[in-house]
Amino acid sequence: MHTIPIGFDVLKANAEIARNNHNNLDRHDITAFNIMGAIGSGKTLLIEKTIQKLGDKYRIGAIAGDVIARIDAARFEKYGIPTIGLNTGKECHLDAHLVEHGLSGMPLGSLDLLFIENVGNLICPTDYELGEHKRVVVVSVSEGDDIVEKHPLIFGTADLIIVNKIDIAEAVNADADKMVKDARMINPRIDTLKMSLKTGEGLDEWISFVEKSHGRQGMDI
Ligand SMILES: Nc1nc2c(ncn2[C@@H]2O[C@H](COP(=O)(O)OP(=O)(O)O)[C@@H](O)[C@H]2O)c(=O)[nH]1
Ligand SMILES: [Mg+2]
Repeated sequence: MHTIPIGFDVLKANAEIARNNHNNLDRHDITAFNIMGAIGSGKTLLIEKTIQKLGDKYRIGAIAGDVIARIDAARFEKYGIPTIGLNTGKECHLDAHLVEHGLSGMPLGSLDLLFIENVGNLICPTDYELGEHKRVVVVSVSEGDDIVEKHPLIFGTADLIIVNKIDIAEAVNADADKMVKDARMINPRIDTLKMSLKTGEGLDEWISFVEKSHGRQGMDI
């Protein structure tokens, strides 16, 4: 019997390209945010609100990653910011290689902040670094307040969890504090934020997280 060594670790190869992306972003003093989370949790709206709040102060770019990306891409493009849509087709996550292509189409010399919206789910994006500086997971109370404890891996590597849609927590019988507590239990270093993109609650804290991240000193991937 012959054994054929494959000798190719997909995740290792991804990590290498992610490092190149990261260095490329650093060379241009760009801070990149990988925005992950379930379908409908509020990822696109979060980025839109950020553009509205910070668009006059920073040069912002956005990458919309989705099975069909043009719909969310159009929501960013309407603010007149550099936007790339990355179609993942049958894939349920972005990877560093796709993002490398995205970056090659971006005017990196004239950007400060880059928001990358990942494909909506709490599983596939976990292992695929993109070269980002901050990993953010958006969950909403309508996913059920056990959603965090059911998906520990993605929170283990995240820098920030946003528990969104707290305006409807009571209507869906969800305990947002439990979700925050679960995230801290999984990852004691995670930052946490309760938010309503509808009422604006928590938005100022998010904006200071973004600004503080942009003033960071290096990053470790
Ligand atoms: N009530 C409420 N609805 C929200 C909130 N955030 C987002 N939504 C709504 O949730 C839906 C999905 O939002 P979207 O940003 O497209 O989610 P994505 O799939 O994660 O990008 C939209 O109809 C938003 O208006 C919130 O804080 N409260
Ligand atoms: Mg979206």
